[in-house]
Amino acid sequence: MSLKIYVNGEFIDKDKAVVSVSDHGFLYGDGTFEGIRAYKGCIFALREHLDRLYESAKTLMIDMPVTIEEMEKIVAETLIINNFEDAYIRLVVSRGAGDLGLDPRKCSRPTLVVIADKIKLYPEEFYQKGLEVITASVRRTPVDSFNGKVKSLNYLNNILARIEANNAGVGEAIMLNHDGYVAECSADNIFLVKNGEILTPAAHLGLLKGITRDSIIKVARSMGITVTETIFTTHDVYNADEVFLTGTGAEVVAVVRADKRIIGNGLPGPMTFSLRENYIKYACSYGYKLSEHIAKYGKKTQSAS
Ligand code: PXG
Repeated sequence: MSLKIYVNGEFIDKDKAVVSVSDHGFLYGDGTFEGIRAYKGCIFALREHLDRLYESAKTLMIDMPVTIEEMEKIVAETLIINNFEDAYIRLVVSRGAGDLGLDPRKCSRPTLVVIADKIKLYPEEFYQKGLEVITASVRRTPVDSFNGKVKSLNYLNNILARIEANNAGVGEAIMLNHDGYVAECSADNIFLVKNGEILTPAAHLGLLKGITRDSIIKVARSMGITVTETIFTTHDVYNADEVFLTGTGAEVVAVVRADKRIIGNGLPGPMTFSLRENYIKYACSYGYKLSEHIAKYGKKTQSAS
């Protein structure tokens, strides 16, 4: 059966699901998106992801075509119609079709797309051996130019950093902010473990406030671990006891080498391991439950807007 994609109020077969070449998402990267996971029929932290999406849209002055409650239902129905319990969900809201000028007033209505697909898991080796990273020469955009809290369709500075990682043959790239402090990675947030405590760059440094990041902070604190949102440099990364990255796709993954410096003993550390275990438990239980959605609204899916 062909994958069904939600496009502006309708579920459409994947090969027929298209958006206009005049869409300003395509012409200018004018829009916002979310990447969300579902584990065993539970859409992890759906409300948090939607809050971030609606906040991004507000800053971009994109009028969301549906309410946040309607959006929850649309995401759930996209999973149900495709029979997915474990999935990766990509939600995209763009400015919509307009003329060739960049003036958003020429775009009549935003485009809303929800894609759910089977999650491509990283190989087990990725978690067993950990990752090597480099520091990218490309910096995170200063917050007075564009705030990294907006998860915009314009990812070129992160993509340039990822190209540097690819060219170096490593898995991720650390991105510094304009003052030279560690901000995050190209598609993951970063954490250090030092003397039994956890440090992560503070949100005002210009990073994306990851949902996994915020969840890991909660999970770590519930385990009695001190977590501080602070500022640090690559020196602190090289000399940490453990370093790990968090993100929707990777979940929690250890970093074992950074700019050719071996971190700790060069293996994923015990804190990273137990945080990962506890995070997975949390992610499988915290969120929007498809079983509750079906009990409330039935399994029949309609065009949801
Ligand atoms: N920083 C940046 C710049 C990101 O793009 C994160 C941190 C982690 O945020 P979450 O909310 O996922 O914990 C991201 C995540 C994926 C994927 O498949 C993730 C992102 C973009 C595209 C794909 O993991 N951004």
